[in-house]
Amino acid sequence: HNVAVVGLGYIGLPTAAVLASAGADVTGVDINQRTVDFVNNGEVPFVEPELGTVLAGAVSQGRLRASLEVPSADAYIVAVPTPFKGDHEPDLSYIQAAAESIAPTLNGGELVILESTSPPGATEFMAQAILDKRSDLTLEADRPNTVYFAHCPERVLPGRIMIELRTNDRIVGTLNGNAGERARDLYQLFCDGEFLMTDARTAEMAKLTENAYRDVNIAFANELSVIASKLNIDVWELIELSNHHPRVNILQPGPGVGGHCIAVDPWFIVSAAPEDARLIRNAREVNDSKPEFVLNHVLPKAERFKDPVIAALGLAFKPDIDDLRESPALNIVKSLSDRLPSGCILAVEPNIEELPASLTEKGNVELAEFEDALDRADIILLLVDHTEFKNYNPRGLNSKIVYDTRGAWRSLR
Ligand code: SAJ
Repeated sequence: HNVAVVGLGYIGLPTAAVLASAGADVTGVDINQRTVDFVNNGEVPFVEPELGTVLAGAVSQGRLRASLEVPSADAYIVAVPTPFKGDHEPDLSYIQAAAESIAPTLNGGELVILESTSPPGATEFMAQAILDKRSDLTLEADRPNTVYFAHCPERVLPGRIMIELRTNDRIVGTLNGNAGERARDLYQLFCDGEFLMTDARTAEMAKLTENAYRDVNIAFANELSVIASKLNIDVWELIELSNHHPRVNILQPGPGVGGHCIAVDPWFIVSAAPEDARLIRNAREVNDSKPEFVLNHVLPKAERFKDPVIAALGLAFKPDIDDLRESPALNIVKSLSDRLPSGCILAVEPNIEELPASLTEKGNVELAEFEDALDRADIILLLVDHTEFKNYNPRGLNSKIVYDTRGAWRSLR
């Protein structure tokens, strides 16, 4: 197997690495020179457990390399971002650009797999973008000039990517010919999960459905936390009690929902069926309103101090990763920085080495060490339940105002 993986982000790079370590000859393609250099040196440009070892092994054995250019290959895996733009409309420009960079390298007979989480119809859109550039190619099966397209959405959990790539079941959606079977054969090199075969459109929607399901369930927990706070009830105890029922399994509330998946994908369903996706839209809005709820709790407390010092524990979108994308913790710290008239914020994020640019504008945010921040702060705001924070015994913090948005210290206090 000679494979080109287009897009070396959180999904493309691990996929390229496991494919190469399973014996395929893999070229990873990225528009970012820094990423290309990192990979060619056998290094990973972000934090993901286990990826470093697999990647270094594949590069040193000569099975994996990175490039700015798309090479000719038998199979292409497209794993580029699919963000939204404007009023939550899907932005397919990265898929378009990937398709245009793949088009000139095709001869007929190749397999092109879209792996990015995508709105319904995106695989067809990608195929059309290629055919627009190459009118000599066709989707009609079994011709010498046929190009085969499939959608094989990733479903791995950041932080557990290397395990889940190998063990999760995979949905494979065929756009034309035997594209699905060919995609399955390729993924079977490294994936021991079950392969679930369908058409491309259903596969696209299935992936969105999974993330919308989780979003709706987290929204339920977040809405409960707002209600419980009004009614003076401990939401963590409330959920724990309710979850003893054999058919109730409520998720955990927090400061909001982040990441590049759950905070984004449900909008693709809303945009495809705006009149009908009422619950899904509402859940998004409930989760998106949670950071403001946290701010409305913290800001009045800060007003009690002349120059309040706030320790903000965590910036990542969830525990034990360095990913700040769509992070509610980051948004909360940014808003605190904008709205605090005086004082400062000590941001504690053990997984990063410097503050993101958005937090350096006002000069009132400092990247601090955990215990130092606890010592200096008047107010402690726990935003991410990183292991280091969870393992800390907060009993000594009694003289401070502590707001634990994750319930991480609940059982210890
Ligand atoms: N969160 C809560 N309460 C919870 C669970 C999560 O507030 O009880 C928050 C997290 O703190 C985080 C956000 O939700 O901010 C999302 O975290 P997550 O761990 O639920 O999911 P992601 O975004 O890391 O990964 C999801 C996964 N999808 C599902 O579990 C249905 C993963 O399997 C997908 O591959 C991934 O999206 C993706 O790429 O689409």
